[in-house]
Amino acid sequence: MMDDTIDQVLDVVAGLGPEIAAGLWSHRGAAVAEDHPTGDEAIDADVWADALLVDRLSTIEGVGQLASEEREEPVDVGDGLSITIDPLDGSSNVATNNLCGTIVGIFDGQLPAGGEDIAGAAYVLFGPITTMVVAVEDTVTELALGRSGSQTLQRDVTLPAEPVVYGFGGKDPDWTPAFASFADEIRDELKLRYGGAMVGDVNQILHHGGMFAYPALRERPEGKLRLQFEGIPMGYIIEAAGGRASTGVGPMLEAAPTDLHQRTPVYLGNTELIDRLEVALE
Ligand code: AFP
Repeated sequence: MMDDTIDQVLDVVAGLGPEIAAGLWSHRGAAVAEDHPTGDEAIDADVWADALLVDRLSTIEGVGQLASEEREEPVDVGDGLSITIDPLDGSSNVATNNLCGTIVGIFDGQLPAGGEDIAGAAYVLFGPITTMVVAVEDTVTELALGRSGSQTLQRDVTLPAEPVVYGFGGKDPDWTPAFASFADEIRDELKLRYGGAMVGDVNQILHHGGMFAYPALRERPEGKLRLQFEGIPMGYIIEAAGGRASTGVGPMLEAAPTDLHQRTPVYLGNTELIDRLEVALE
């Protein structure tokens, strides 16, 4: 039953991908009145994508709780798996026609849920083509999404052994001295690829090898990204692809959320880079 529910969740998200991609144009602009649960500004596309996904996902038998990064509290829609969505990660990129996407977490446990309860994760990436990366049973698959259905691009996706690119969020002066020193080393070793949307930046790491971080900041030690909606799902995908995901002090998938919208520093990518990062932050 659980596997069937997971498949249905992933099929709904895949089916909505092209619809959201086609609709961004008409939802690209105006900020909306109500504030975002975590204080970030939401735009029309955030709210529109959220409504589409919640409406469709809430009809799946076997889904219990449904939580959105756009909503303060989870919605109880039945009994079974808990689903988390970041409906439009990188929505501020829509206005400049840069990458954005949808992040999905599937948990066999009540929310807020940690990595030990994760049963699957996926992201849809709205770029030159619409793709979807899915991690279930510790295996990663990449698909292309079209109006007539999906096409598998690659099975058993793994990070390249040799890291090539890096992308670090936040401003250099806001980084802690330990991270700034680590970043100086990485800057000499890898090429900068940072686009301002986690889904696009992590997708570069998945395909080229390297490291993504939105680090703890001097004035914001919790960082910017959400543990439940971004850190754990994306961390699971990267670890399923043979890499590592860390909060800086330990494995992302061992971090237990206490609040649905809590933030966490995020460091993920090739294992040896994340190992080095954790030593650098000790
Ligand atoms: P938006 O969804 O507000 O565009 O923020 C995107 C994001 O949450 C994440 O996807 C990026 O990695 C990060 O913020 C980029 O933050 P900066 O704009 O500070 O670089």
